Amino acid sequence: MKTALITGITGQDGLYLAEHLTANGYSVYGLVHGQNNPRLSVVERIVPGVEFVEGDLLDQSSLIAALETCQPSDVYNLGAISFVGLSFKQAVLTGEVTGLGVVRVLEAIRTVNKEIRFYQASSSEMFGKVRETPQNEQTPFHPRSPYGVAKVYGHYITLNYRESYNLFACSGILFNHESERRGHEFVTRKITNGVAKIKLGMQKQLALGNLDAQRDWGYAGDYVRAMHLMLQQDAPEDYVIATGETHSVREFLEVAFSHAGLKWEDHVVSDPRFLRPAEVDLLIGDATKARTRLGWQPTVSFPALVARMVDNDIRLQEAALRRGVEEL
Ligand code: NAP
Ligand code: G4F
Repeated sequence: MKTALITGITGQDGLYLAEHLTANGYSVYGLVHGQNNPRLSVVERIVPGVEFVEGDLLDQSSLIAALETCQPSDVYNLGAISFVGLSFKQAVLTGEVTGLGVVRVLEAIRTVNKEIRFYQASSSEMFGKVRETPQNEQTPFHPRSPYGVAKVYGHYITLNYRESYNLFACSGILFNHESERRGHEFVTRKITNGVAKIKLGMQKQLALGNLDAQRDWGYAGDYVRAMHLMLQQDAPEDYVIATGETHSVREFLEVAFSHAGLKWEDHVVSDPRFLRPAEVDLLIGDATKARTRLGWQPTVSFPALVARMVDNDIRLQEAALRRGVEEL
């Protein structure tokens, strides 16, 4: 039986990946940071077989100890401060966790077992002020946030350890992917949760920032399949994972509100607090390499993704109303 260690198991992707690996016969460990992490019970409920090991991307010795305990064949490094907005406010911490955290995991692998296969969660945010459209594996990077800069470091240090120490280390350059499990700080979930509350009379307005930004939004469940496929190849390489379609935040609003029988113009207000010091205007990925080499393709369309997120949030908020508390 293969054993995988996932950092960031309590996040959106960690949960989907744990489910996918468990279903494929892996023994799965999740690295958990902090004490009494409230998200652990969610992981335990959804993927009962997962075991937990303590560790923090800020703490080198805890990562070495975690690898010694789990003896994994594969490590997926999904842990990060992943919210771009927060990265502007906590730039140094973002560099430490999202950037230097990667080299700490790679050093732990080099120390404990060089045969471990390694996946790094790189991001389309690295393309930033894009140099070409659509973006592929050769497109130069121009990050626009402390998060994007930290991810560029993580990307290149993964490549460097592959070339320097012959590690099986891959980066997936993943474009935005969303789901019912997306954190409420990200625009898609903020919108679908807002739609649900407006529909049920719990809220009247939704305050947002830049509606013109365009993103290539896919479904998270599809994207974790690609992570796993990358580690099954004969040679370690980097892959862009994307749908090849782009939509503006405004289009997301239109689809989400109309799915619930509402008009977004009646409810959305502009709030400068949600504008960023520098913005990524347009992302659209070219996943030709992943399609041809990994046989990967997305299965959930943009309207279907929006609809399932809205339906889920309406269900959750209805249940919260029945219980008399707001659903967290
Ligand atoms: P997420 O929901 O924000 O999850 C981030 C995870 O990182 C959480 O489990 C968090 O743990 C953990 N973490 C934070 N600080 C840590 C630390 N110091 N040590 C160990 N773990 C720490 O992110 P996601 O959407 O699942 O994304 C997974 C990865 O893919 C991230 O690296 C993200 O940057 C990258 N990515 C995401 C997308 C996307 O569209 N979702 C696209 C490209 C790349 P707690 O919850 O316990 O704090
Ligand atoms: O949902 P977002 O916060 O995601 P963003 O910045 O694209 O980052 C996500 O995708 C990256 C991949 O490209 C990941 F690497 C990263 O970890 C994360 O998962 O914002 C999307 C767009 C931005 O242009 C933002 O300015 O929506 C715009 N926006 C407008 N109003 C807003 C809001 N974003 C948020 N979070 N909240 C708003 O009120």
